[in-house]
Amino acid sequence: MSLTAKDKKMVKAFWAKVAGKAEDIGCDALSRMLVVYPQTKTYFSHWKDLSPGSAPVRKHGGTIMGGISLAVASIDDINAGLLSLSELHAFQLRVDPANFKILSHNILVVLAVLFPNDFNPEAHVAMDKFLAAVGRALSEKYR
Ligand code: HNI
Repeated sequence: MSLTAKDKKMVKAFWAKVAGKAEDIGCDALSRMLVVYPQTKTYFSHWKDLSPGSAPVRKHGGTIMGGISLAVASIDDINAGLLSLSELHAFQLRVDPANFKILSHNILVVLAVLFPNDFNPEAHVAMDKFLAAVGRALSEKYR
C-alpha cells in the first residue's frame, strides 16, 4: 500500500519529534530484534558483543536510523533514496528480506514504548506503512 499525502505528513511530523533520540531508538530496536528473533544474530556474528545495549549494537542502531532518516528525506521516492542500501543488503550482506519486517516490527514497538503520547493510532498506521515501504525499497534489488 502506498503512502498517502496524509501519511507522509504524519511520518515527517512524527520523525521530527523523535529524531533527536534516533540512536536510542535504533539501539533498543536492534537489541530487541537480536533477543526476540535470535535467528537474526547470524548476520552480526563478527561483532564481539551482541547483548542488548552493547557498544556495537548501539553504534549500528544509530547507523540503521541514519537509513531511516534518509528514507524520511526521500519519502516521495523511497526506492530511489534507498537504492544503494538495497544493493548493499541484497548483493553484499545477503540479508533475507523477511528480516526487514522483523526489524520494522521492533522499531514500531520501541516507538510505542519511548513515545507513548505521540504514538497515537494515526502515527502508528503512518509509521507502519512507512516502515513497510522502507522494507519493500530495501528488497527492490533482490531480483
Ligand atoms: Ni542493515 C548495514 C540500514 C535492516 C543487517 N544497514 C547497514 C547500514 C545501514 C543499514 C545504513 C550501513 C551501510 C553502510 O555501511 O554503508 N538496515 C538498514 C535499514 C534497515 C536495515 C534502514 C531496515 C529498516 N540490516 C537490516 C536487517 C538486517 C541488517 C533486518 C539483518 C537482520 N545491515 C545489516 C548488516 C550490516 C548492515 C549485517 C553490516 C553491519 C556490519 O557491522 O558489518
